[in-house]
Amino acid sequence: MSKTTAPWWKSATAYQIYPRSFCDSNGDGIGDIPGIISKLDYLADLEVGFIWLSPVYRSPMADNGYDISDYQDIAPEFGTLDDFDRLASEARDRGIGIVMDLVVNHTSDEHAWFVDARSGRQADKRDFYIWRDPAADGGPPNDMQSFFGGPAWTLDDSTGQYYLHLFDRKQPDLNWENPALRAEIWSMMNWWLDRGIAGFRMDVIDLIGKDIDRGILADGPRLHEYLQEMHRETLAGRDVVTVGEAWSATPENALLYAGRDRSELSMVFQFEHVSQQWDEKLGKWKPKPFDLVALKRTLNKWQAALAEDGWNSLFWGNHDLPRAVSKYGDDQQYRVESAKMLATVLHLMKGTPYIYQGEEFGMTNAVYTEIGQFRDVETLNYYELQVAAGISPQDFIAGANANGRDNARTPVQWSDAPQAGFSSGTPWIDVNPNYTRINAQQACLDPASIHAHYRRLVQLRKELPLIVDGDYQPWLEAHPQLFAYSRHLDGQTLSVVANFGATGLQLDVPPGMQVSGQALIGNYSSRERIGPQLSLEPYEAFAILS
Ligand code: ISL
Ligand code: CA
Repeated sequence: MSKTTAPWWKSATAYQIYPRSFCDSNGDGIGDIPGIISKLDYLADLEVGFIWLSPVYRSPMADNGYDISDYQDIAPEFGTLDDFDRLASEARDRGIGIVMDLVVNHTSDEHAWFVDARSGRQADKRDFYIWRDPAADGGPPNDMQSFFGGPAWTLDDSTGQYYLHLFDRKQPDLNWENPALRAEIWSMMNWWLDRGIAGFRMDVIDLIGKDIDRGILADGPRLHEYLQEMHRETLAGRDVVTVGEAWSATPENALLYAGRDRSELSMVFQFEHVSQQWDEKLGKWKPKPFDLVALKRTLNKWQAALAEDGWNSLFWGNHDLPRAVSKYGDDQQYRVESAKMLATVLHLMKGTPYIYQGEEFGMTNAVYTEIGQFRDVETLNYYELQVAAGISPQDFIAGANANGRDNARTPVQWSDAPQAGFSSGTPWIDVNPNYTRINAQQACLDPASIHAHYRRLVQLRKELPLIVDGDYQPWLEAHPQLFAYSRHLDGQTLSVVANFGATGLQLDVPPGMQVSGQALIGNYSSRERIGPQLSLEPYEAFAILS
């Protein structure tokens, strides 16, 4: 078998940690870095190649750390810089890199830069942020809205100007047009890179090139100029992985970020398959039936677009999204089968797969009944706005249960001990009561668990260059219940077949899809053949190598 020459992050599987919800070592109800260290053996056993660590920097936690008040320090509730260094070195000993979350579209309003900036119009750091005079009536300069609901402008009383915040009012946007600001960011990035981290995940990076006065937010005119400058000043010559969060990315512009001659990023997170499942008008707060054909068309399109150049990131969930098995599978009767099916389909595509904490043993959405159980700033802001606009609290809560960000943020269910083994105290957000059945300890003891299935998929990617480099061919794209594709490299074929439904499926297989070979993985009995006829069990998925 030919050895792959691809960079290390192409055969690695990533694992995302949301520190607040991962593991609490000291009983204050908040996950922390020593808690993460205590689970490194668990992650090494899963054989993940790198951890994307959601923010652990000093922060007032208006948005759980996506509001940073000091980029070069650790939030006390998460630990210390020494704890961080120990995490990085103990992870490295296990062959795991740490990828930091780079949140540089905005800071906290408690960052020293903003504290200085708002101290006067002539302040040294004033121009690190985006200020505008009030409109003639004293109101905001324009009607731009925050992604978290409400105006994107807040008046700073003492200096009489509005500052821009595309997220919460405690997250003022940085002014990337200022070269001195960019220089500060490069030096901060180098400080982390010199500490030995494995790369960066870049928060809402497609917003940094914005042109406010022309109303352009995402994919602005100077975006790629800044990313190339960043590469020159920080990333060049370092063997690291970078992934940019880019809600505006399309198959057409993805190569601008990650094309081989661009010197920008390794890959982007694109969200077309996520947002297409939302309501056109009311967005994610309005539940919408799952559309498999749309999902396939999108994922297949991205596979084709980045076939020769660029690289895909592969994910079903993250800390902003619902639990994969609840969103795309069945989190009741067929939880185990459908979670394995989803993992099989995703992990055998071309790209770098990302596992979101708890996904590897099938954690499910929270089911909340009252607004008081929610913690997320986005959900709470929209609740106020939508209820004021006439939507009933029950309808809003149904939407938040389906797509709200707290679904992903309930504590990781380590065991059936009180509070799911997450904390000896009271967790900052309620544990999902199903932890008595669904937990990592149970999954690790069961050779037929979702966890065992993920582990096998991670190993397969490391063992088979075909999974890393093989080309991708979709089958029966218009079929409403089947997801099938094949991968090809050096005369080998990997065939992947999945039933996305809770009912059995009978199929006449097109001649090109018929194969026989070695059963690689599956969630029912072993399969070595895709014959002219195929009969699939509910949520069955398998892969054959021929
Ligand atoms: O999840 C979302 C889709 O509605 C948005 O709320 C989310 O803000 C968007 O995905 C951008 O996310 C990133 O930046 C935010 C932070 O709150 C998210 O956690 C982060 O992933 C602001 O830093
Ligand atoms: Ca703690």
